[in-house]
Amino acid sequence: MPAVYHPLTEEEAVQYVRSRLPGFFFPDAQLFSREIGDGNLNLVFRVLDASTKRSLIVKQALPYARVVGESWPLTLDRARIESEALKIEGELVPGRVPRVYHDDPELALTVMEDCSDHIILRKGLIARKRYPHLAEHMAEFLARTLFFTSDLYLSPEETKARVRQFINPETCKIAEDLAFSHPHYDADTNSFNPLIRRDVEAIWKDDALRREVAVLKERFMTCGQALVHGDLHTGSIMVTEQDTKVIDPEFAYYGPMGFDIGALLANLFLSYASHEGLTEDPDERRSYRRWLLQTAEDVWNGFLERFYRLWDEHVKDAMWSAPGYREGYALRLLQDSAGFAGCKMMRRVIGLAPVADLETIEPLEVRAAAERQALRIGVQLVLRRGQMRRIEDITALVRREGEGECG
Ligand code: SR1
Ligand code: MG
Repeated sequence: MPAVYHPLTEEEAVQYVRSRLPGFFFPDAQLFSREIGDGNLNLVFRVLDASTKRSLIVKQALPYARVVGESWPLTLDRARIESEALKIEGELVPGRVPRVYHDDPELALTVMEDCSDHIILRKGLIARKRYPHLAEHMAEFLARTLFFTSDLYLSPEETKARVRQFINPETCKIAEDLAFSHPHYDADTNSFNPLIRRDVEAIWKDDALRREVAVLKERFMTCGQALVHGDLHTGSIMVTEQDTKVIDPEFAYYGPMGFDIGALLANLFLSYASHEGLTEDPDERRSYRRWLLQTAEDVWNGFLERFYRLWDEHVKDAMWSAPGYREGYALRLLQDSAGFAGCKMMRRVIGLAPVADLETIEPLEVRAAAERQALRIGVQLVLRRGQMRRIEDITALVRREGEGECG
């Protein structure tokens, strides 16, 4: 097989792992390969030896956005970013990301642990499943990856070397456009339920909102606080009842910590809004929503507790130890997280790449009610983020804005 870049076929994925990871499968194993990618950007092959049940994943970047086609070209460097970020995250939070077995910059691919015994968290949330360890695992993931890749822990020289390593202009541009710009005007990429056009047009005309989103966009573009995952929605998290794995860090770059925390919160709140349409029984809906908001609170509170502990144990710079600085830092982080969560909620209703939580709701009238809720919550999170002092202020806002239409 030529080492020059070309998208692999299922058969080539088998040949590849046989030749590059000769010890992984028995030489005479009969291997099955299937392309299972259902994301927006890449090819994902699962290679399986059915007799031993041993398997792995070959993830290969395409030179364009799969969700749009060849008219949206992308460089392949995101495959390098993903495998390097996975290795760093794996060292900082062992077991919380798939193990990397091999990477190949020429073919823009990473061979990694198969987590197919887990399901995508988004699917679990749509089915109203509860995950008792999710909040704790995500709090740990966020606290350790964000703290240990920031200037709070690394020397200024180390941080700057990392910033250079993770320059990721193309995926940043995707977020800049899709999360912070396109939802706020009549962009060609937008795609939304026609029944919410008036609500969307109100957002386009809201100057105060546009101003605040612009502030958040600037923060996304200029605040290199830590190595962020960059796309930490519930489609980038895989779960079982006991375990949690964070996948897909191809959007990783040095950005604001609140972008990752906000992404997770946004997706819990999108799920909250979606159950307006997904769950008919009002008691079940109420009870599941309670769990979602409790999870959001536990993620933040668990994160903060760990982050403070790491701060006390590891921060060396005397300036970072100035009285009250730590608490001020955490407050800015909470308010950033609220703002980024708001932007992300609006984009998933108005823009390209919607979320299945809302997209699967039928009929359109019922979907519209859930989408309006998501928009209201998103708008208010952006506008009122400066008033948030504790995570409970954020969940109270979600409850209040959700109440307009829930039973
Ligand atoms: C063109 S890529 C669309 C979206 O998919 C990824 O998961 C990111 O969220 C991106 O914005
Ligand atoms: Mg992804």
